[in-house]
Amino acid sequence: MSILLTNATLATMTDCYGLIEGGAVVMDGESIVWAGAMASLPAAYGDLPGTDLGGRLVTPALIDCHTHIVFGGDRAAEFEMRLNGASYEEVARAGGGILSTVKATRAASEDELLVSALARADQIIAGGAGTIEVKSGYGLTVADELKMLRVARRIGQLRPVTVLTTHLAAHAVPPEYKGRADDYVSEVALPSLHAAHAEGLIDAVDAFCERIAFSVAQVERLFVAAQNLGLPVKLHAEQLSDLKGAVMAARFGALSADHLEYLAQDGVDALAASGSVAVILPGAFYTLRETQMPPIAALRAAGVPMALATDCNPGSSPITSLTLTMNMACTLFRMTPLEALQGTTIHAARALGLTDRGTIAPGQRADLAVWEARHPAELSYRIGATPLYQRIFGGRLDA
Ligand code: DI6
Ligand code: FE
Repeated sequence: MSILLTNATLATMTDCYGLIEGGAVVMDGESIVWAGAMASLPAAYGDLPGTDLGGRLVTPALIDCHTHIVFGGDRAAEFEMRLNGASYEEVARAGGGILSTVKATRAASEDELLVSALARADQIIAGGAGTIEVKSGYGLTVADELKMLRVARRIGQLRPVTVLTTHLAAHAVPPEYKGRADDYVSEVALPSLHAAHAEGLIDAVDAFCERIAFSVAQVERLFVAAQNLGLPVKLHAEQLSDLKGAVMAARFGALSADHLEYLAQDGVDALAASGSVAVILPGAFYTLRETQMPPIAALRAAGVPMALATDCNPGSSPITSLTLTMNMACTLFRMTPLEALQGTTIHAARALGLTDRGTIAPGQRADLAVWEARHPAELSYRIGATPLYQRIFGGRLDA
């Protein structure tokens, strides 16, 4: 079934914005077969059933390449605690933070987790996303990590969206392993990695490399195991301090290193050399009222592709809007609107190891977002708006 979209302002993202005024897109099944100016539309496509988009902006569907949308409970109380002066590290050390979400996640059934995760996925989708990465990391037992990953997979079966799942058992050391992070890696993180892989539940492996979480050496043990299973790796690196996690991740050819507020020049150079993507997460920076900015200018100068994601999670980034994330990246970090849109399309695809999406070009998946906008800078410029007009997923116009 072929469909023709006409009278569109295309931001193909193939070369910078790749703007085409008066553009058309031909979709066949789940794929794009042609995109360009209406004036050069091949005659063979002229008679297809068409939709006139009235000059509206069309971009690739957005890609949220870093989320933690499966979790139990919420952390509004912790939000209030921080407003009364406690730091993120103090909250974590007092048994709050990630661990309170772990408790609620363990107590929840798969179906309960699914209901709340679907609500968050629906918000991200309603903001124009066609692909969402979802991490485990709030179960921290073999069974509970598997439970989270199964819920994540079900989101992709129940909604018109591609879900990629990431194993993040090395997210926090649970209370029963306090002071025994190495034992946790041996007894939970590694066994859950093997079990989840055997069940086909993992697309990538991630870890939180930080003083309050796992050391570089501990993460390396996991990455070696991932490598042996043929799974790509990514890393929460340099969010709160410079442990040189990104340098290590680059040695493993990581798809991405994420957060990076404390990344130094050696980390920038390592990412540039390995071709890893720098995933910038302004929602967490904003929520934690961080002051240390990720080294955007250095990453730009080194040619490291930068992606943007919500990092949607109950503690440090309770945000489900990719366009607000783009606005924050521009306003807080001085990224340009072009970099912001590349960050949620072509570079986000790369951060997930996907080559079949992120641009509008023949052979790419027909995942598109039609916006109530005329120029792509509007997507970053507006604050808190959801200017989506229509979403197209796998060639299906499902509004
Ligand atoms: N870094 C973060 O910002 C989140 N996880 C991570 O590794 C925080 C997750 C949480 O606080 O629940
Ligand atoms: Fe995260």
